[in-house]
Amino acid sequence: MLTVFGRANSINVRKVLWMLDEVGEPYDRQDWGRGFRPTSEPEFLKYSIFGVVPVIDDNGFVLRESQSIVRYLASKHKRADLYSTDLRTRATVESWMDWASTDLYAAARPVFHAMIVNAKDPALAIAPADGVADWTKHMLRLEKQLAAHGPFLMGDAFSIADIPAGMVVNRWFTLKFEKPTLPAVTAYYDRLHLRPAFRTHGRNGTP
Ligand SMILES: N[C@@H](CCC(=O)N[C@@H](CS)C(=O)NCC(=O)O)C(=O)O
Repeated sequence: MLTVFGRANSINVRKVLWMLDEVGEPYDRQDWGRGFRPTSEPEFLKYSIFGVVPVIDDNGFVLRESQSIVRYLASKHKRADLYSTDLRTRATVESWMDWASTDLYAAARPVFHAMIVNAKDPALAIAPADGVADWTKHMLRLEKQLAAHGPFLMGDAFSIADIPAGMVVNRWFTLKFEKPTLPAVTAYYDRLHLRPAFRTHGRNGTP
């Protein structure tokens, strides 16, 4: 059986758990990472020298990087509906995944770290204004895309393009700070909420 190494409250592990549920693949999961067993332990490092979660072991095939794992699972399960086999459509899916991780997620990170990871008391934590401004800039781009070409990132249908972005959108709505109203993003969040796997691993109360 496939094993996932990583704590279930990590945004990157959650992408993989969401995908596993989408394709209906059963798995075991071990808690590794912040607050659980440290990834600096040799037992973890033999799976990934980088010491970050998630990592999967699929019957001897070890893979790290959350988005590579999501793409691997889509291909393994021949889910062309989620990850097109058409060259250009596939490249566009990948471009959304790259954007969500390198721009959107990177912009969300300083706010998350200030309000959750480094906060003495998350209930009293205040979002850093410069971090919010940068994150908002990218959320406005998402709003523009969804309003013009939604309701999903690839248009009419859900695809793996929505997994990395969907996780950051959950973080946006779950963290409490002053934010602009984004009607298309709000509708997107509600639409994703219709998916049981997103309710379990995405919109589950954890930022
Ligand atoms: N690019 C990697 C990033 C992995 C990453 O940064 N994981 C974080 C959790 S979200 C981590 O392992 N942090 C250290 C820890 O939890 O001990 C991926 O997408 O899988």
